Amino acid sequence: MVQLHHGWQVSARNTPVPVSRVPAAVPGCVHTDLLAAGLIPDPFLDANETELSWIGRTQWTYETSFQWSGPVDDRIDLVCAGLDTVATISLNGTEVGRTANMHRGYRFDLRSALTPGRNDLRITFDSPYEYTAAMARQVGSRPGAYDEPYNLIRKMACNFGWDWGPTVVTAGIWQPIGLHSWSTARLAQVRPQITVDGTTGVVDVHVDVERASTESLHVTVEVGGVVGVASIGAGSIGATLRLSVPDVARWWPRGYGEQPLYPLRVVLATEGGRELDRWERRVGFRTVRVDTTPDEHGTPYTVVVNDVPVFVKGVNWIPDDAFVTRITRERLAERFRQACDANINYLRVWGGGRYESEDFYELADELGLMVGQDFLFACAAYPEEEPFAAEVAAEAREHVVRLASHPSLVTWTGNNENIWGFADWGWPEQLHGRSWGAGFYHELLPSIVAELDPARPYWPGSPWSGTPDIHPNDPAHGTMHIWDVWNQIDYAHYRDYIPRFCAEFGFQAPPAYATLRRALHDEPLASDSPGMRHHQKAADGDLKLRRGLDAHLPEPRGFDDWHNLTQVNQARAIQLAVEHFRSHQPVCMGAIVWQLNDCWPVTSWAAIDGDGRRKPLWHALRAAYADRLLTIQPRDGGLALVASNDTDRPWQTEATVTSHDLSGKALAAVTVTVDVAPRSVVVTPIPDGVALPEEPRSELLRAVAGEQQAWWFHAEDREIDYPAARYDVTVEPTTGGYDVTVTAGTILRDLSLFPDRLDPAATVDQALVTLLPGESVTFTVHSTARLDAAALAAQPVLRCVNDITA
Ligand code: BMA
Repeated sequence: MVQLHHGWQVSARNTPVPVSRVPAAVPGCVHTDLLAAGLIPDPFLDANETELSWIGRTQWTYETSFQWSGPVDDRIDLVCAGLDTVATISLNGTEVGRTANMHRGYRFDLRSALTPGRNDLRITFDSPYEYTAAMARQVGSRPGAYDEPYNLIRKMACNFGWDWGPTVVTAGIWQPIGLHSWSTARLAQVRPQITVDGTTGVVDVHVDVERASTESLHVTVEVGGVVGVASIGAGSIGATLRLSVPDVARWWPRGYGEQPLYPLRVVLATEGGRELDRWERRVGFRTVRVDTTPDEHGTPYTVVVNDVPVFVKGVNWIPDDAFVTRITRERLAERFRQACDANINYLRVWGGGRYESEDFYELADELGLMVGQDFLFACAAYPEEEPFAAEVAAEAREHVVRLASHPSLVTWTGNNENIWGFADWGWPEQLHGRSWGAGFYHELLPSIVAELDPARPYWPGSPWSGTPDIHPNDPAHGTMHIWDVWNQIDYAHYRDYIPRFCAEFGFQAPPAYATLRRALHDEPLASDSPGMRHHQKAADGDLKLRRGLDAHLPEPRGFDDWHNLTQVNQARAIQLAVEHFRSHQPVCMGAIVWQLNDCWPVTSWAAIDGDGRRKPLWHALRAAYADRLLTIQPRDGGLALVASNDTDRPWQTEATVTSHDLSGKALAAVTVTVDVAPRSVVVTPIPDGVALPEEPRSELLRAVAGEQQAWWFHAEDREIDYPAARYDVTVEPTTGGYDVTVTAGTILRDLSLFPDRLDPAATVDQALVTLLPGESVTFTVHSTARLDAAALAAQPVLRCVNDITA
């Protein structure tokens, strides 16, 4: 394959800024081309997004030329791994193809259009809005969560904007493109199916070839030192081989074992042994199923890998940049490292984004991160008429085959919230009997998975209860999403639910200060300044942030207080939910936080913001998802100490629960022996003498077991009689930055350090530390800048909740 990534130029007619033969990146997209050429301002800054909506309503032409010296092979194809989206491809003025699905790859036979010497290749992208308008006329419009037509085109849904993302309707050659010159035959499709039986790895490889001649062919498959050979006779276009690989080591999710990967090689050759094509991947041996056998609590949804039930400590994943072509493997590796450092073991690839990349899945394979991939349908009714039925079938077949070799991929899910939407969001009244996608989720997609990837579980929706007879979001059955907490009620209500598997729940906060300062030029920056409002996309988002704050925390005095307290509140909400869910293992067997990452600088549910900075929520997740978790939970009218052991070793320890007043004085204590078997939870009631306060506003509990600790406050912070925070700080320069040691003079609640306020590149190792008087903590700050020690030791860099009491 010869890549055609050079010499591209993009042009358009009648645009607000003239765009004629502007250098274009391939792979890439028009927004980033115009940005690189200095023709548009950065859509991620301030409110620039709003003046750039014409880009999505314009027809774009990409052109390049290449030399061709004349035929040497039987065939020469143009291979497009991805075109975004409504494309007409022509060579030397002759149309060679049309496409209208960003999620598919295409191959065009160029023989009739090629000429020796210079060849002019042109790809014209029509406005997606013109296409969706035509589709609305053809098949009728359909209801959705947003007033954009993303359900009438096979294009990444969040490209049209979302409640955390900008509307940047892209066009361009978003995946590699090249010329493939070949003779005799090529590998059209390789579909490995990998299972393991005891210690024997079983690899079934289905090979399909495309032919330019009728010669007999030879296919060789090699894995783990075992070689299989098959011949493909003159009249045949495929072969199936089964290889048994003895003594394989199994692939495990992280936290359960290693991730051994085995190269799998497929070579196509002529009878005489001349190599024609080859395909290589690394595979892993494991089994996976989802246990949904009804029990006394309802219908579980338990991911079982190698016959071991796994508690899913997950996060939802969205495209890491609204311009997906900017996402490098290095950037994914960094994001995955952040996920692993937060003790996450599962990424759910949400259905409004993309079928994730090879880089994504290779990194997940290596790290032992389990992945659940949604098919690409989100928050809308989707037409099942043509051309959609054929497009959906084709894209599903392509990606099921492409991803089947990855051990990290553990489940396919039919859609995001569409079955729920049909049940609860008034769609039937708007549809008047028109199709809405049910046939995709209940028939087409499961049949494709059963045919092409039968060893991998499929679930029709997120959420889905397992049967049409039960509401799709029933906590007792299958998967559920909890959204009334963020949208309507206080986060303590997470405790009203004991979901079998919670696939979405989230709470918002603004991004890091340095991220805001890079993206917004508001002066002064305020929670309601213009840029802040533009970078808040959720319906009534700021009101919901405020409602959440008012229920728990003191009144902010200004932006800096608001920024810290909303971030604290987000972290606490999600930590409460995760600890509650874990305390109900094994009735609950999974939590997937909405959301790990962002695609631009925005106030959102993310733990890591659009510039890659970790919010306090990230630190709270690391604590709540720790292998050994100690937490205090309300149980049966009192309080209980809950110890969760997500390791393969027993956890035996003495735990002491002490009641303190706000000066740190111990009022009562109890010590219990905690003996937690591997992968399980022990709930120990705390005797009322310790658990029940005399004065809720001035007492608290702390439990300590070795390195683990847990806190319980009997009242909300805004009601607690906190002393004004007093502390001593020492700042020590180190080789990589500074050690900042804070010694508490009073109780310090949720103490954090934000060195990004002084140096945007600075990071810190921990956050949200609560100290009693006399205790201390050292924050390790990484920074190559010279930071002002006094600034490191004071607001707004060093913050705690009780630094704003009167
Ligand atoms: C659910 C998700 C997303 C959305 C999130 C926050 O609906 O599936 O579509 O961004 O909630 O509202």
